[in-house]
Amino acid sequence: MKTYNVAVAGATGAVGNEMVAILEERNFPVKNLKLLASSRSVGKTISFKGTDIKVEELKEDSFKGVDIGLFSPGGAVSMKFAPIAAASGCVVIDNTSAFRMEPDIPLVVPEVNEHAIAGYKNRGIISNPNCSTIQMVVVLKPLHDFAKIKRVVVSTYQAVSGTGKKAIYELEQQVLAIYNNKEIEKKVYPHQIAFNCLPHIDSFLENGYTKEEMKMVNETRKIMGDNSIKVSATAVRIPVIYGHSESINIETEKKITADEVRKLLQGKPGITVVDNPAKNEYPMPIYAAGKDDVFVGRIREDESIENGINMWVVSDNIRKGAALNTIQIAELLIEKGLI
Ligand code: L14
Repeated sequence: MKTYNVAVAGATGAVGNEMVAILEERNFPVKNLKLLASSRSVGKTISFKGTDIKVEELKEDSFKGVDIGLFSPGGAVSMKFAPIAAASGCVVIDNTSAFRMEPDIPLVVPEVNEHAIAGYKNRGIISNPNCSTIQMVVVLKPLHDFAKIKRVVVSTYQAVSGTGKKAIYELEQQVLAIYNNKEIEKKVYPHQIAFNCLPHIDSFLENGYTKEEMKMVNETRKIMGDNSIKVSATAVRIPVIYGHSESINIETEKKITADEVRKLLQGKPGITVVDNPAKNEYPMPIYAAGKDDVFVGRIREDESIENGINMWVVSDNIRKGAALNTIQIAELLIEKGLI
């Protein structure tokens, strides 16, 4: 079997750590694994298949001889280094928002638009979509194919791990401080996140929406390949560590019943339906964390409109929302003989 030289850029972050773990877990055909991060992390080691690999500094010449670059550093770092890596012949799969909306860069969720992957040849870069968008489109696609979605109204309940390890620490420290009657510290979020929720993810735009909300609007259309789909999003941060939840309302062209939705979704790759209200069974972040699938439940008809469905969708934002989707893209490149 052919093996590949793989580099993980941003290896010491929450997503980078998960990428290394998933490469091992899925037995990805790695010849050599290079772990790259900023100079601050040099000297750290990360274990891969029983060996401690040293973290090296991400530099311009880091990608010589590398076949696949899995990127999850900050957006500005990707902006600079992804084209450098691509120019040295490495295929970059980038997790940041830097290139997602560039028309000649594919934005891929394997369950939804695997055909788009061929466009990696344009610039040697493939973008991994935003975490909230990924779990939503995995569920929307089969419904769109069946009943054509006209409009989506979504509210998210997003875990702090999306912001990185520093935000997980901030939530934990605030909980401890509150229980110990101490002052809380706020470094990552503008307000207390413990026992609170913030209707604010990423920065605010002129139109009053946040960047995170507009990612859900624009990326959904690009991935689904249909600019007619209207999306209205509210993105909210909640004090959960792993797993984003979403309340999704869709309006379709064709009538679709709750039972039809369950049948369409059950058994589709990457989807698990958990929908048994009689037994209090529905998706929750504590069960989705550490799993690969997107979980869907609370499926019901929207009685306020002619053709509408409401549902509740939960997935691990660091896995399907980031690291896993990235590695699935790399697996697809191999499977299709593109690298
Ligand atoms: O990939 O949760 O666009 O703070 C940016 C903000 C991912 C999550 C992206 C967060 C994100 C994130």
